[in-house]
Amino acid sequence: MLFPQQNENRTLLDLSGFWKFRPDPDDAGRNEAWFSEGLPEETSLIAVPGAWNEQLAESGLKNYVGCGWYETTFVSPRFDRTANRLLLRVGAADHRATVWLNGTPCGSHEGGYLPFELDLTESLHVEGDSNRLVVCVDSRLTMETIPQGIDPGVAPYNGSGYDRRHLFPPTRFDFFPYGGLTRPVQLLIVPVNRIASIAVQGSLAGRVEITIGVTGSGAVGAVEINDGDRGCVARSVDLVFVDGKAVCVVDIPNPRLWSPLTPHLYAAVVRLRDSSGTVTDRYDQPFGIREVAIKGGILLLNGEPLYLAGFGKHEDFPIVGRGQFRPAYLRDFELMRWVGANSFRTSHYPYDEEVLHLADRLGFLVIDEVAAVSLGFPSDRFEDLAPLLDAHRQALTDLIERDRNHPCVVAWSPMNEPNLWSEPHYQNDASRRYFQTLFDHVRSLDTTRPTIAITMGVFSAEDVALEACDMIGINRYFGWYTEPGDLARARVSLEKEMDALHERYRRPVMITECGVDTMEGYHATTAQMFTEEYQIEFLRTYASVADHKPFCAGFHVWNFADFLTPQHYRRVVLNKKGVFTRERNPKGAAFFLREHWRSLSRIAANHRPKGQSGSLLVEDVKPSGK
Ligand code: BDP
Repeated sequence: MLFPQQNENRTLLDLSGFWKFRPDPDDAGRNEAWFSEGLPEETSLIAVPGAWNEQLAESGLKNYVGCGWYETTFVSPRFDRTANRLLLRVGAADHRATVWLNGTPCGSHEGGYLPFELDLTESLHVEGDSNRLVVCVDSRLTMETIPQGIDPGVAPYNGSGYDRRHLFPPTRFDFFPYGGLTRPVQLLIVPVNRIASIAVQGSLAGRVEITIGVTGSGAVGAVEINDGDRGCVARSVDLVFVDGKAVCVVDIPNPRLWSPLTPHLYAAVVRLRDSSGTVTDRYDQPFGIREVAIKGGILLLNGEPLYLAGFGKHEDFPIVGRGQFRPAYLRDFELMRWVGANSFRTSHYPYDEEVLHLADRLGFLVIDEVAAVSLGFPSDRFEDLAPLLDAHRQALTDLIERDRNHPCVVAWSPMNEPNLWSEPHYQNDASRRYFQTLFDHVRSLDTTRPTIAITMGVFSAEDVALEACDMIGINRYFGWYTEPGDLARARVSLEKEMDALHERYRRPVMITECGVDTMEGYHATTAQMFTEEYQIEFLRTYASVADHKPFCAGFHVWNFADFLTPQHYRRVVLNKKGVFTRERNPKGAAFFLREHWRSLSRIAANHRPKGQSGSLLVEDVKPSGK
């Protein structure tokens, strides 16, 4: 899906602001027709975008998982209704949304974290009149959604005696289940016959293939490649669309490659013209030219070995929750650059599109993940996995269609730690087929990036999820959840496992998670869990193992910052494994990583985001007293 754009053919209206809001724990809204009569009197105000949990905590929303109704009004804009449509674009509604305009249903969407569009034109009042827009967002998850929820019909304890209800609110995952309209809600006035999709693929030689999808018929198109101040550097011949699709190839002379140090972006400017030659639609699609490949078991960027140094992250901020927070996005990039990271993973769900645009511009590499976290399968029969598999495939399709043009995206991650809870119905032919189907699906949509399977340790090299992937990601906590406090044994276990994985698969292996809960301000002279010194020594141990294995494609620390979790006795409000606090203050480990990553020759010079380069100013801060 195209990112919304404002230009001479497209108008963008932002509906951000304070909307009316009412939670609906009893699911009364549909019976009482809140969608046509408007929300009942006792409503709160709510900021859109933003998760409902923290902003309305005192109204009882902190741990609320269920339906929430939103209402706003807008005046019908002036536009030619024969030639244009008015679309509603929702950046993300976590996790399911139904929309009514002036009481008429306009459609619904399943799945959070990803955008959707609905056509409002037919229900729109005449120009100048006010319209009532009502959106019902439901944050409940089931065993057939991505991510999955907790199945109330299933016995509370799993095969290993682990209580499925152990978290409050109950979730299958270790991050807070925020609900609501978490990303922008916009109105788009777009031509009836319009550009609907663009996929750009460039080769290192400068040959660029552009695939364009259009709605409607009769248009002729053309593409120009713009290179900033240099203007147009290549253009296509006129394109005729067959069945709504056209493909063209253009050559850019002496192409400037995209890399973290030189994040050079071009724009493919696509125009449609009608029979009189008038331009009826235009879309400027940014893209970069770079190549990701795996050769001889080594991950390469533009033909050179690539070592990913960085973090697993979360979209988690005080008050807005997982809501869009632009200043914080920039601050996170600022800190990642300061600490010497060149990459991060969108653990454990697709991030705001604006984060990926920033990564393109600022030169960071991204492992892009769908929200399939801690999968649990309902049975040993492949046929029974169909509803979950369909939702999973759809999430991957939507992610790849949204993000395929981002040069920052270096790999697709179809899941995180399936089988976290040692569920039954894993490690059998049905789950093997499930993963094979998923990885095949990703390859059918994009052959230009590797897939990564990210697993935890129970089945180690035998894990069925690893069989069909291109790269292996391991989340390991030796020295924390196992071998607590004993980093010498942790090192041995980590080395042994990485070597075994390499031996068996000969694919790049990367540490996608490792970390320890750390209370800022706690100190010790000996290895003592929870202290800042222990986090440093733990990361030093893992880094030294990862850095010295040629097949190791990288090392991501869990986590960039402390983040809110559901309530549980093992979490003191937050998961404290952040190298930065939730407010983005550094713990001691941030200074260790800064020294370490700056000195690491494996982060080849042209992949290292240098403090002095790019558009961010980096102050050379010295740690005080460390
Ligand atoms: C891993 C999960 C991650 C958790 C982390 C932890 O992938 O979501 O937050 O463990 O326990 O298993 O801190």
